[in-house]
Amino acid sequence: MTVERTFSIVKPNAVAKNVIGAIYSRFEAAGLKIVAAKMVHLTREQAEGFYAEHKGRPFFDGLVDFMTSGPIMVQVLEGKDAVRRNREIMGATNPENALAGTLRADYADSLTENAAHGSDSLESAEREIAYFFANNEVCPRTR
Ligand code: DGI
Repeated sequence: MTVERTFSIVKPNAVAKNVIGAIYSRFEAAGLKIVAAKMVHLTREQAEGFYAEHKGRPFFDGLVDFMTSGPIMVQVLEGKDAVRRNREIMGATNPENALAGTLRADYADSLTENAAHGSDSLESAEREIAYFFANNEVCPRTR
């Protein structure tokens, strides 16, 4: 297992529930290190660009409405097998299928309002990190 970086979002419904810290604690308890983080309120253009692969799908406009409905936390997580590990912590996309103890089981309100995002591959992670962070905003741990 190699050390990887993945991109993560605490989505607007989870920020509204005031569980940013609870979610960060799950990442840290799993050994994932937060090496970049900020709060942003996406414009429609930013949300449409981030989810461009879903443009034209029936749920696209609702997804953009949701992702622009309030601020989000965006972060870069670093650790062994970080892409897969973060997906495990999040649980299945549809909260009805999410295992007990996962973020989506605990904090999702619906398939659209599913509390968290995590990159699905190393290639996606690289693209998504660059979408939100300049190189000098990602801070490797020096101690
Ligand atoms: O990588 P994921 O977030 O787990 O899933 P994804 O990249 O396939 O889809 C991005 C988001 O779009 C997902 O978190 C929730 C939403 N979504 C995906 N498929 C559907 C959907 N929303 C609705 N309402 N219906 C869908 O079929």
